[in-house]
Amino acid sequence: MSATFTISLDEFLLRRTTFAAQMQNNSVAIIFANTEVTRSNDTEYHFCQDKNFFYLTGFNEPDGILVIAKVKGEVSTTLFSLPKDPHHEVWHGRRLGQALATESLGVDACFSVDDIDTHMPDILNGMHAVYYSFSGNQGVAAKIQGWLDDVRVRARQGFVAPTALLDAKPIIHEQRLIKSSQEIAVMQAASEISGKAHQRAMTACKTFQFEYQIEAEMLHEFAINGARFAAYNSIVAGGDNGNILHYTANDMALKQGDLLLIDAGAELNGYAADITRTFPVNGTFTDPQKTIYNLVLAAQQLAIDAIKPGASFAELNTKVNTFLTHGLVDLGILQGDLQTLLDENMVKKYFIHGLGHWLGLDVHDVGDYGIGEDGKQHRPFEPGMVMTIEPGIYIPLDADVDEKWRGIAIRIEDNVLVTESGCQNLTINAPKSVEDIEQLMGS
Ligand SMILES: [Mn+2]
Repeated sequence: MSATFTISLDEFLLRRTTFAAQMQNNSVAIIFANTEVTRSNDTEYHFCQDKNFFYLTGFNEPDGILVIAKVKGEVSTTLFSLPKDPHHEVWHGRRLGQALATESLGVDACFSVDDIDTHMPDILNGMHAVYYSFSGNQGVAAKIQGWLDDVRVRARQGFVAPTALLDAKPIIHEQRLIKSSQEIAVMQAASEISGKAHQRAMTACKTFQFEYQIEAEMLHEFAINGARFAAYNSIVAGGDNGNILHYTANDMALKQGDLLLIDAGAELNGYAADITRTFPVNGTFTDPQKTIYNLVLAAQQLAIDAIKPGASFAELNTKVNTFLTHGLVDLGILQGDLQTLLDENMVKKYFIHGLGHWLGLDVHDVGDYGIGEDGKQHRPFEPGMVMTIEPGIYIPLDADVDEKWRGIAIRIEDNVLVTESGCQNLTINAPKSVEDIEQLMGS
């Protein structure tokens, strides 16, 4: 399935052109790939590429460095990548090498990353500014400074070093926020695979007893559909475990009468899906579970119905928080003066996280939520943005409410694309109405 859902070379070229158009004249951008991370002794975690590097190259090997130079308005791209190494490749896998990189990745030149220090003084000479991704990675900053030093020591040979360091991330992040039609196709596929995995989890509850067994069923469904890995560590949380927001231990037995909260999504060709479903282990909601469930579901629908160009997370938040406050007051879970509860946003006692987030190459994808000079204006939605909408209600076992509500944890999360006229829910194949869930689970 995954083979057809890829990003074309033309689109990677367009991304680099679009990025370069935002660069100052006479500047160089240096974008680093990720490096492999040791899991234990001589084994590594499965490699995950730096998403900004991947966005601009589609290149999935570790330790590469992309250089985009803009000189007198002319843009050139140079990739530094791992050299071919027959011995290493026999043990660890094939490398693209340099000879094939120009054609397959569309860069103007490719050299071994082992030789980058000899190229950098010439690349940086006479440039005004250097862009790179500001982050906590001290290794990257030290490398940049080292290369700048290499230019400075050549001053008497006429070399001129850049004097400005600029963050590349805001430019790339703005690009990544608006998805192309090719990206949407990949994300739609990732969403559908993930939805199928949630269906499988619901039916698997008849057969299996432990949270990790349900997790295994989902990973199986991801992989056989072409998405070999989860986009993030799956949360498979039975009963009160759902009240732990990032519960990933997944090692407890499921209990009849409990709910099972599953937050899991596949990664397909670098792109994440992020779905949460909550359903009864035995296939039938109890009345209190159904009451809270339908409240959360209605809140989610209210938010999704409001998504269109020009709307904002702030607007959705107000709608959802108001709706849930009224609902919880009606049930006696929130008590006190309604207006005071609304003014003080007391719903956050039970709806303890945000309503949603951008989704893309990262599960919590990049892109500012606030805009304007102070970054405090609400960002209006635009066609091509993809976000999650995931309201939840969490009532811990020790909550000061009627006993029948205690231990209920419900989150419902879909992936939604903003379109020209409104929005499109990418994850509708994961059942979410009480009727659809109970029917699928055979109760
Ligand atoms: Mn999410």
